[in-house]
Amino acid sequence: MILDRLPRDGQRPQYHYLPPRHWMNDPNGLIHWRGEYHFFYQHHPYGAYWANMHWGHAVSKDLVHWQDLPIALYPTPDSADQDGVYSGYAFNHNGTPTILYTGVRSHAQLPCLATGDDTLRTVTKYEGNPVIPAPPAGLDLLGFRDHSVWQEGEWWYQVIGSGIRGVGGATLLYRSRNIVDWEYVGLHCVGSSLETGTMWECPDFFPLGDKYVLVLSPIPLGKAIYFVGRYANHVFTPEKQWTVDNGNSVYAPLSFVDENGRRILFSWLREGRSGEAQIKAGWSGVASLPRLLTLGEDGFVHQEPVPELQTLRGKQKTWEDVELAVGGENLLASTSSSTFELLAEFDAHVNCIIQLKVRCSPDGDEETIISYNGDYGELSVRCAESSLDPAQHRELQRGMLPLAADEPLRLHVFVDNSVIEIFANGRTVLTTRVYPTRADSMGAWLGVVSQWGNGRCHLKRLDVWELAGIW
Ligand code: DQQ
Repeated sequence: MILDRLPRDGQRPQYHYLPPRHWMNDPNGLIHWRGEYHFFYQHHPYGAYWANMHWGHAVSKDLVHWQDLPIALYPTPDSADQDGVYSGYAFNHNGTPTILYTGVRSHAQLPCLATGDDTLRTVTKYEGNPVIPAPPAGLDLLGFRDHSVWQEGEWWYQVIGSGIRGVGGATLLYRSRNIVDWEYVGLHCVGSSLETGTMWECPDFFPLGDKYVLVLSPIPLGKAIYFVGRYANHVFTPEKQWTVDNGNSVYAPLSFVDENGRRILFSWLREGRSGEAQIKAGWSGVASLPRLLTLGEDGFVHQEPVPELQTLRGKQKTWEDVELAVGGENLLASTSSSTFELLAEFDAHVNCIIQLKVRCSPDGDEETIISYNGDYGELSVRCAESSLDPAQHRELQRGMLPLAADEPLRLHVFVDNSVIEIFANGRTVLTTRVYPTRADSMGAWLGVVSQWGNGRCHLKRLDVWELAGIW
């Protein structure tokens, strides 16, 4: 059965995927199968709170418009997943869409297998689950869940997220010739608990450019990080580390390679409001926009919204060659929207603080302030005044974006009711949630608030598009 979608409620995103109602968390089993993008996700189908994990399912032909499908995986009583179907990974096993996920039975976390039919409309669990009956002996582990799978010659490999007590997060490497019988190969990567957390949830391991990337959601950091490094002799050696997203919303990202060879990442965008408010609204959790991943020349992972999203663009306003100065007019004075895209390109040498305010009420009681400080090379979002409701989060979120001497600044911002997703020069991404209470918190403001040196702030081009909803 597919539930009806909840009506628009002012906070509910209109062009980011989210379930018809109730709870979602991690994206799961992302796969481009026979020309269709499949998005599975951790789902509680009976309430807007985390419990009783199922796999929700949606499908899309263009990565933009989604069709809800019936729940793909339910916990089966008296089985390895009787207490929850946790996160997992989808892959093409000799022409069959195949899933490895974590089943939960009491306190045990048990790797389980399932296969889809050719249309991937039904998923059938393997009768012999679990395929790995227990974690490797001799390690004092804090968890054993979530999977990332790949093939090398005749071997299938997977890493499972874990943590070694007193040491740090870890990924455990397994291999199999037939995806049913798995042998433990060894520790694939081990972190330090003080720096990168005690337990690594949702590992995602893949080649990118001439490097390998390991994306992790470490407990207790509460935000996703990634390593770029080398992979040889079954061991991954990190060389660089950075955060996937500088905001406080992204968790449990998962990527896949589509039929065009692009690596695309989705994340869970957590709520920034109370559990009570989520239950009252009847929904919780939303997916990030699909992000195209590449390895930048700086050796870090770059992220850009996929170009398909441009099909949502409606009414457009454009400005070219505007000199911004403190006290100047608000370019966005006529904007009244909570679902738009904005792309601003500034000349190099930003000797000022640029501010973009969104979801502003006319009297300024509610506003969310996105700033770029050209002196520090820092992008930030101030949520302290986003909502008159004191129960909403107010955290100031920041990400470093130092620019090379001749590098222009490019701010690409998506506002979708309670979601704000910012891509700055494709390499510093910041996503957060805001919950204005007033129906007229629809205004926007763009200008500079402080200048120094020659005080130059030249806006080369600004485009603002009204974006259509996807339902
Ligand atoms: N969510 C799943 C787990 C995973 C966690 C359970 C991360 O498999 O470790 O809903 O958000």
